Amino acid sequence: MTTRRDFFKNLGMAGGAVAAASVSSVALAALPELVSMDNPDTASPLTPPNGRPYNPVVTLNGWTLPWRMNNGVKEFHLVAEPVVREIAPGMKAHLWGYNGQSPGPTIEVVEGDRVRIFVTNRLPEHTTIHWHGQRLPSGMDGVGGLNQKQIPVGKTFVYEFVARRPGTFMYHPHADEMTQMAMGMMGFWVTHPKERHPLIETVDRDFCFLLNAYDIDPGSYTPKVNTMLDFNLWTWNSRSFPGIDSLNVRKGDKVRIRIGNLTMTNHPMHLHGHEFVVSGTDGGPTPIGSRWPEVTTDVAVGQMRQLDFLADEEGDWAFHCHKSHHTMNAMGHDVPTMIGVDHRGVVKQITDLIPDYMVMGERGMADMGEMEMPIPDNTLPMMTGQGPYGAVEMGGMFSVLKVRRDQKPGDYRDPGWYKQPKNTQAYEWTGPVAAATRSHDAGKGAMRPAGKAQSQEVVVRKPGSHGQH
Ligand SMILES: [Cu+2]
Repeated sequence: MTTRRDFFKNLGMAGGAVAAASVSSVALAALPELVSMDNPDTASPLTPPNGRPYNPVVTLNGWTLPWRMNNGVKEFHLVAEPVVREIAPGMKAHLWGYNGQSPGPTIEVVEGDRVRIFVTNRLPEHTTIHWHGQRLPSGMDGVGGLNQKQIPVGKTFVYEFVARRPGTFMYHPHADEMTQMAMGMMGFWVTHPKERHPLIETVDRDFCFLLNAYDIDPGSYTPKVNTMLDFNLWTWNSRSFPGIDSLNVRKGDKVRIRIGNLTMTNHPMHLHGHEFVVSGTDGGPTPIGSRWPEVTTDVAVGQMRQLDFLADEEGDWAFHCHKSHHTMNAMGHDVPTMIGVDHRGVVKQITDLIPDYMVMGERGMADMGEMEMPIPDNTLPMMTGQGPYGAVEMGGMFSVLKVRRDQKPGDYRDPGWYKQPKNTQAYEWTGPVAAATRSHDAGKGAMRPAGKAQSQEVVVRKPGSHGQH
């Protein structure tokens, strides 16, 4: 087994430079070399060493699988196997994936390519791979029992088809699906257009990732595979904030973000500071006349969305799922709301008895982003991540789009935090603040029976007065 870096070193390709590898016919009769990845960082884009040229994608906290060209066929080797994935620094999960990671590597091909994929099963149970969204022979569609026999433990099956239409796709098992997807088996697939396409704009940066979710009890390592809806870790490519890399672009870049949803709920994806259009789905590029500007778009279960925008505003821009509980990491679900309750001094006593006990802040939950909470080993803080101005108070499905005028073309490195130009940042008002003027005529003309004045006061129990709880 080799890492992707070794693979290129062996082929004499430094830094993804283009070179044709000569492979002997003996080697071509064997399985393509197994390339594996154990580093959770975002790999630099894989410049195609052969075949039709294209602009490669960047997989957030992931990588693209190298292939071998065999008589004009692109050959890939996927190995389904147990993996250890760092969800974010401080937490590792025991998942199933492909070639050393969950998700598996991104597969990039060009419209019209004949593709042969060897799939070796090193899981403890049978599996298959379904190629979501592809036009292909029914026998290659990967639904166990329906299209093929499942791949037994230890065996290798071969899938072969022509990538007939360009677009944004994904792959995942269609065998014991609930278990295998809950364990992290999935990967991205991009078919690039073979020539200029009227509905597919050429972009400067092209990012992709899958939305996935896990249910891992605080302090443990393995997802609970029987969970149907109540997941507690919301991830992009099996990473959660602050473990998700930022999307680093140059001011003026045309940017594409491709997203697929393999969780069991929808995710309204929200981008700050810019408007995008949905330029494509797993059904293909969207007609120009069907596109409208958005800052949030929902990605429903099993859907894929391709967002295009012009990155023309410098700064650090949040990019996240808009469900607020999806921008948090795991918490105990039965935690009562403790706003207004003074529990100073109690935490220590409780954690002596119940080590996993977590407290909600008494003034809201913002405290949790800052305070050193007693949490079990291998557990991420619920809301965390340090920004230049303090705790970001986020977890889960959250990252940052970093737009910089001096980011070099093709440079994906993190430029650090944005330095706000003078007089462009929210600031504290230090002058006098007048008392609010209240209207005594509120609700006049509202729909209520004429002539009957109604007096009703809603009594709200507020935090802070302990006697009323
Ligand atoms: Cu979400």
